[in-house]
Amino acid sequence: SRSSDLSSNRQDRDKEVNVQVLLRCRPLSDEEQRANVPRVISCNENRREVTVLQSVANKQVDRVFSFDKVFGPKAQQRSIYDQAIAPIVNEVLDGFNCTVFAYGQTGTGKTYTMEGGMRNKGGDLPAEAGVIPRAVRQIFDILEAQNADYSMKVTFLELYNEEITDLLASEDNSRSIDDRQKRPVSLMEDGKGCVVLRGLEEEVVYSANDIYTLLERGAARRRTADTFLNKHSSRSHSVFSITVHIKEANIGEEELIKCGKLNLVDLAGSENISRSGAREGRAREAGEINKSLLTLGRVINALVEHSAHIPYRDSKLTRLLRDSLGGKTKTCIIATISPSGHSLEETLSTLDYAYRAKNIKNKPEANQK
Ligand code: ADP
Ligand code: ZZD
Repeated sequence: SRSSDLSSNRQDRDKEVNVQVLLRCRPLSDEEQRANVPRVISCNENRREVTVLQSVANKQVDRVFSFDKVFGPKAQQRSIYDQAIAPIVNEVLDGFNCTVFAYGQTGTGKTYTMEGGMRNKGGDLPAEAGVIPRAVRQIFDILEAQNADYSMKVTFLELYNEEITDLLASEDNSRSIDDRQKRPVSLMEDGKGCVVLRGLEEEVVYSANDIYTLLERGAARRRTADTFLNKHSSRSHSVFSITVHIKEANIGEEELIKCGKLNLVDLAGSENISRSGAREGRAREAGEINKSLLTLGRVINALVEHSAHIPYRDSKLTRLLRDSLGGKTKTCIIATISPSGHSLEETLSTLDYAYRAKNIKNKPEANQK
């Protein structure tokens, strides 16, 4: 094809880039402050280091981890977006596929980071708005400023207990939770090794407001699930995706189309996959083991250890996001932690996990048709 003759593409092909890993530590809540909960995390944003303060038998045995970026408890939604996510969105508009994952224990700020606080009707984004609404805004702002000829579609799904549900499904096929569970979206592969989600609605959108209306629908649908199923949201993964097609030029009769996709993934809480064997035993008994999250960890391990077999096929999440892990997508992981001493074990587990993920290499390649 013509695209394979473009020299920039040829260079892209062999360029390996590491998965970018960001660390965000939330502030102590008012309640935690009132209860004088000890703080055991110290963030140095300039040195991109996070220190876990630990004393064993009156000796300081601090542990220091470094990441591509570190955001301390005072970091605002806007500054995280501008420093870490805006460059990724620019890549999407250049025709790359990009994925941002939020990983961490429940209550550490994954949803706050990815979605953020309440939407105020009309006008500007609230200061509390997270990655999703800000990315939507940036994409439309840029395309409109360029007067680009583009089309856009979005999907929003949830993965719970190895079943995919469509958070944007039209009203009439979601009368109740039961109905939705009887009609799961099916994950299939086309002949070329690409994943296809049968039954997932792709909504065509023309404005940021179109998307906000859909997000509202999705958020409402999720709240329904939350009231019916205990701890549903902490055990489910949600994936919001935006696909943009931009018409670049006409070359004779042929059109040159640039296509980029952004996946924004809010993972299930990592607490049940702690590497502590005892914990895992109890969690498994309680039926709490999250197959997709466990497999994600195994895929990461296999990739960094350069294993011959990468167990992508063992879960829905890793099948769905296969290309983000060792493939042609540019990937960023935001690991979220609590500053509290009460979460020390989980925090260390998250830091180890995130630190290991820095070694994953992808080979980003721009799409062009
Ligand atoms: P998770 O999705 O990881 O379970 P949440 O996003 O629900 O965690 O966050 C838990 C609570 O902490 C929420 O009330 C949220 O508003 C608050 N929170 C999380 N991160 C921050 C932050 N960086 N600044 C202020 N509040 C935060
Ligand atoms: N985090 C909130 C939703 C929740 O858990 O309900 S905040 C953002 C991304 C994906 C889905 C929802 C949102 C959210 C929102 C709130 C209320 C109604 C619709 C959407 C939001 C927040 C700020 C700006 C835009 C959207």
